[in-house]
Amino acid sequence: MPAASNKRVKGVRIERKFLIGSESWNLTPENRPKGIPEVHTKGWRIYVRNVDEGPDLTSWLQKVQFKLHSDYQPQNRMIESSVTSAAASGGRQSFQVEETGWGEFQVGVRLYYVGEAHEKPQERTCWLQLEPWGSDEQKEEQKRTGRVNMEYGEVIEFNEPTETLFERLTSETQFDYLRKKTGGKGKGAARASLGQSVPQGSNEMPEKATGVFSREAEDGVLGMLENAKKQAEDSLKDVNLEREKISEQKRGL
Ligand code: SLL
Repeated sequence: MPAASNKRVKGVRIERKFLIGSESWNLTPENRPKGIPEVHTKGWRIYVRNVDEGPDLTSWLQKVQFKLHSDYQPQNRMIESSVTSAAASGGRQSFQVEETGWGEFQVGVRLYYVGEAHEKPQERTCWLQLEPWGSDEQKEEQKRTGRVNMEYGEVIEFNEPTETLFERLTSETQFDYLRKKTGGKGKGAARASLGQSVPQGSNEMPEKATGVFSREAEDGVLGMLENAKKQAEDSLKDVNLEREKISEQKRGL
């Protein structure tokens, strides 16, 4: 591990995509948690979630605080760690709160960055959607299944990140969370455990995307990281040239 550095990488901006949303479902005698008020008709979940197979959300996001309606006590819920769904469901990481209730409301979402970022928390909001919404077809489908999902795509931009954050945001280890360990040896074994589409007994990933994970997708992501790194190195070179020019000018004075 390199020593933590608060120095900023000049001229570099890195963005990260993520999702904020809510999911709700009808409470039935089968799925109804014990001891909740009779007026509660819905179960729901509010979340900050990674995009499918995206780089590790926790490389920049440390924790999330959700501010609920004052009916809920405690009203502020600090979620310190993410849960990860199986690779077969996209390996999505979520910071989330699950509750039950009857009414919709606006939820405050405060994103706390990892300490190395040296950035203040960011505020977002999210509407807790319980009623079916969208086109008539979409509403019909939601009524049929009893499930309602509303999700917003979000982007966060790190302008001139600290050197330590830059390391984290460009590191290949950001994809390690997708590689479920199977006890096998080496990279091939880790890759073979990535998804159900990998042929039995094979250590290789499928070449083409099959909706789970593939070498093509992985190479694409690694290529993207390489490009980001190269761009950053190029702009560092520019900055250094600029610095040299300035000191030459100073010497000339
Ligand atoms: C509002 N939409 O914004 C209204 C009411 C209330 C939500 C939302 C019950 C929670 C509980 C519940 O669903 N409250 O019983 O603790 O004011």
